[in-house]
Amino acid sequence: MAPVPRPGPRLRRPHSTSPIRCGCPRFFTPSRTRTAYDASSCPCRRAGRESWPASRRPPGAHVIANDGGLLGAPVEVEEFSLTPGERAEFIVTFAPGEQVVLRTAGNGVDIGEGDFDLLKLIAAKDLKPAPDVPARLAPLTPITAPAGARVRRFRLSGHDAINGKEMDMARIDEVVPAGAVEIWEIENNVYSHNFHIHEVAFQVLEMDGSPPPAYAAGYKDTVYVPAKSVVRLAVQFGDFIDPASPYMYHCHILRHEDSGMMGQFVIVAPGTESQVSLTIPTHTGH
Ligand SMILES: [Cu+2]
Repeated sequence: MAPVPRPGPRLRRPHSTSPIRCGCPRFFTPSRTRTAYDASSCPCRRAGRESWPASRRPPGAHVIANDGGLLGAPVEVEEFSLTPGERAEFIVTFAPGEQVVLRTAGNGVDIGEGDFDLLKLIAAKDLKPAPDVPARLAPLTPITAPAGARVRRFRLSGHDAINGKEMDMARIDEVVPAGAVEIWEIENNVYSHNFHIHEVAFQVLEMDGSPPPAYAAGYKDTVYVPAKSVVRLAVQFGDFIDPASPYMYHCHILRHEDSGMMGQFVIVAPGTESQVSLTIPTHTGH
C-alpha cells in the first residue's frame, strides 16, 4: 500500500527573518468565544509596505507550509486566503525599524465579517543579515488516484447537513478500504463553507475547475469551498483498521459543524466494506 505522504522537517528560523502564522483569532486561540472563532474572514493581508520606496522595499511574506507541512517551494504573497481550521506558516523579511500590520479582510466572503487588524509587528532598528528563503523546501509527491478510483460526492446545501443528513454519532456514512486513494468531490450549492477531513492528507485537484492557488498546494486536511463551487480532492487514507471507531469530516466553520454539518467514516480491511455495520453504539455525555 502506498504510504501516506508525510511532511518534511520544518525550516530553522534565520536571524532577522521571522516566521509568523496568520493571526486570525480562531487560529491562535481556538478556545476563544464563538464570536471570535467565527470572525475568520479571509483573506488576510499584510499592510503598511506602501510607505517604502519600491527600490528599497524588502521582499514580502513567503508562505512556506500549510496544513500538512512544507510546500515544495516558497510562495510570495501580499494576501492569502485562510478559512477556519486551515494553517499556514510564513517567512517574513523586515527592514530595520519597519512596522507591519497583519490584517484580515472580509472581501465579501460570508464566512466572517468586516476588516480589522490582527497583529502589529515592529522590527528592531538593528537587524543582522539573514539567509535568503531557500528556493526549494521539500519534495512533494503528488497524491495520485489510480484509474477507476472511487469518487465520493458530498453536497452542501445549507448549514446543518452534508448530503442532506445531519450528524448522527450512531451512523457511519462512508466505509473506506485501508490505504485507498480516492477522489472526494465537494459540491457547494449555497454560501461559503470549507471542508475538513480527519486522519488524512489530501491534495486539492481543482477549485471550480481551476488549480488551487500555489500557496494551497501540498498536503492539506482543510479546504475552502467557495459559494456555489465544486472542489475536487485526491485523498490518501491511512492503513490503520478499525470498523468501530469512525473519523469525521465536516465544515470547519464552528456554527455549521455545531449545527450538524458533519459525517463519519471508518477505515476497514479492503474487501470487507460490505460486512461493516453502519450503526455503532454511542456514548452519552458528549
Ligand atoms: Cu459551513
